[in-house]
Amino acid sequence: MFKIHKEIRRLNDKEKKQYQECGYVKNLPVFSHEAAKDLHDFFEELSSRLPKDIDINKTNMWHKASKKFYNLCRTPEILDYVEDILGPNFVQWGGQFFHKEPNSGSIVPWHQDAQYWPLNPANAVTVWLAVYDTDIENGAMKVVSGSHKKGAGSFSHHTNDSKDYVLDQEVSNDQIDEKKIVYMDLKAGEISLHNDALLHGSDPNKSDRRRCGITMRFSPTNVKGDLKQWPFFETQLARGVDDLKLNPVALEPRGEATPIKRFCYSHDFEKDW
Ligand SMILES: O=C(O)CCC(=O)C(=O)O
Repeated sequence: MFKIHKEIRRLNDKEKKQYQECGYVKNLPVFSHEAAKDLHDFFEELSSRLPKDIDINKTNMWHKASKKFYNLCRTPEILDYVEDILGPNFVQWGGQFFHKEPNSGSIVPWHQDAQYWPLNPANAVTVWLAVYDTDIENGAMKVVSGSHKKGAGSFSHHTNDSKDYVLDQEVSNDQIDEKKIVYMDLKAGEISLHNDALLHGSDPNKSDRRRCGITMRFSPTNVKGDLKQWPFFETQLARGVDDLKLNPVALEPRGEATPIKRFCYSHDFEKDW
């Protein structure tokens, strides 16, 4: 879709081990430096379709709505990295933006993704694709290295409805081992991968630069979503085969629709394709 980085590769053994031990890998090259402008245009085009009063951080399911977003998530070089973690057969079930305008107070509190996701077994990899260069100053994602080893559900979350919070489930600071905090500084076009039990969050953007990541959520085909808790859970095969067929299947978008809330069925977008 966009120009691929000339140093594209697969995960090496050290990175696979690091993912197991630390719960993340960062600075994986995907798109070339020249593709940064294409990524910016992509973000600007999709975000400009939203009504003025809708915060893009409160929307989700872009992979079910937009063919362009879906195609980005099918970049073979991204799926290769995911396959190196999850094995040959996996589905996508989430796709969204985490955006912070320059000098904006928006915060993602410390959390484990598995807190939000009723998946059995809990097993998901997030791809976080940097649309703009991201670093500590503009609110890069931060993680607590190795925290995933305690497992999903092992940190207590409380609800915090602060208006600057992008997500409302928070792990209090006294549960954070500050010595283990690592910032996911990335160049535009690079990705990080993180485990669904890893503690992570992000601080306000204190720079005059934009910060935006595109997240893509993938799980192996043996993971089943609890539809009682999460009726909107639908999967799209991303690689391999789905012999188990445990989950409803989302349509592949045939055109461009725009989600204006967090949860939708793929059928909700059909009329706009
Ligand atoms: O981009 C961020 O600041 C947070 C992203 C996040 O929470 C996630 O990908 O699960």
